[in-house]
Amino acid sequence: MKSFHVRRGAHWMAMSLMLAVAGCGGDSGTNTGGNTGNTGNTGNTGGGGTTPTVTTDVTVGDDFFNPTSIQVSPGATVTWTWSSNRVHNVTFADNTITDSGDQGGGMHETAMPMATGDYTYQCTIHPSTMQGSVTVE
Ligand SMILES: [Cu+2]
Repeated sequence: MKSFHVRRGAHWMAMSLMLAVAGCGGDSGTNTGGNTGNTGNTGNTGGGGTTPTVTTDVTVGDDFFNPTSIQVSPGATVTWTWSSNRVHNVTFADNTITDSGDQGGGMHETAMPMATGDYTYQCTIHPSTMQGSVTVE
């Protein structure tokens, strides 16, 4: 009996040491080599604009143009129609295109140039929110 107890005690100590060593070793060496797969998100350059809507009709709302970007043929007449009676205007960056002036309703028609390109305009009363473009193509 006595020798059994001694031997059993020694065995327990050895087991405890091995568990302790195994435990310590297990905490290091993990979390290496992970988190290295997130390098695929490089496709979002070169955009910046939505595809223009092919139409010659734009709605002038309260602080927005809709559609914001349109595409027309060279020389096409574009019609802006006010959907509210608040005062807005259609003012092109290109001075050769006739601007609407301030209007509180109604509509404005302008013939676009024959030259292809992007023609941007804004409402000068609300320039931060009311911007649009006409692509002649
Ligand atoms: Cu406006």
